[in-house]
Amino acid sequence: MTPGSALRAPRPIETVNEFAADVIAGLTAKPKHLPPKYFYDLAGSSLFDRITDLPEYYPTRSELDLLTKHAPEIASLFPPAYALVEFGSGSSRKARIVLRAAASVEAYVPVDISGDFLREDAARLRRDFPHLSIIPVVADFTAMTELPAEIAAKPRAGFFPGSTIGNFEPHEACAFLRRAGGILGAGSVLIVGVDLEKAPDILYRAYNDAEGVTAKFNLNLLARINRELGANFDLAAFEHHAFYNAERYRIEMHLASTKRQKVRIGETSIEFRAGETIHTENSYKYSVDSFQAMARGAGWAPLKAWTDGLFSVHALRMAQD
Ligand code: AVJ
Repeated sequence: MTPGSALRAPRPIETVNEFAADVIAGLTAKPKHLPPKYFYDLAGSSLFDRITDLPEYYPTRSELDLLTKHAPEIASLFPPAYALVEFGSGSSRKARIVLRAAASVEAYVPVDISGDFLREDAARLRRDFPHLSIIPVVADFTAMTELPAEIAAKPRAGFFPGSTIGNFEPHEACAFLRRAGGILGAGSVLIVGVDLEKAPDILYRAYNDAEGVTAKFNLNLLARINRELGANFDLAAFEHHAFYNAERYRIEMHLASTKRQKVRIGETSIEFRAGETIHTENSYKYSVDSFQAMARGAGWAPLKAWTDGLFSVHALRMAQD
């Protein structure tokens, strides 16, 4: 470790090393890429909050409206005396909408990698929902294999909003759904938020906002690598590129080098050609049918999908065995 680099970061050493290893692996690969989960440090999370308020970025507004409008029907699908498990909970703003409508929920289990955030949010939830057991789990939800013992005997419902599933490759999304089914168990219900395929110009604008907040969000990944790994990325020499890849039904985000340049990350030197990009995110879009087909392939039976034409919220049930 170089002096003064990772030492500044208030994170456990293993996490810093994992970040460093992922960054070096991604930037020495061809084509260069970085995992989108690293967007969400403190600065990135606050930029993402600003994205959700942008006029061009419809997904958050659409999903909040759909959840609010259909919360009673969603809650009616849940088994009695159940625990609600949220994968990658963030601020739990969306879960609160469901929890308020869910009379028979007994426990809420938010799963997130950000422990500090999770604990703060748990305190607020305990105050706002005094009759609910709040059982936060600090974990990477993609690697989680079991649920807390406190809810072992309760039926389960799962909640995966935000179209976070769109960050996965379709085969990974399918594998995640299958694993979630294993964790939640037979008879469980899963509510998933999924962004819809739509006119490319609407998608384009959602990821190329006029104010440039999405560009800042994308570039913050390089700023974070500078801050936490002591790298020397010149942020002015990289540009935000986002476009819809119609063949693969996904928005791609890249950071394009404006010139030939070398960047140092600790001991490692990375070379960029002029115009070479780092692929930072895929955001897959599904139709209601294509998502339901994938869910069926992962062992889930589609119960219902609510949409406003832009975004979809799906209810799925795992068959009893
Ligand atoms: C949080 C993954 C759903 O793909 O729309 C927003 C992230 N990236 N603007 C999305 C994001 C650029 C967002 N997800």
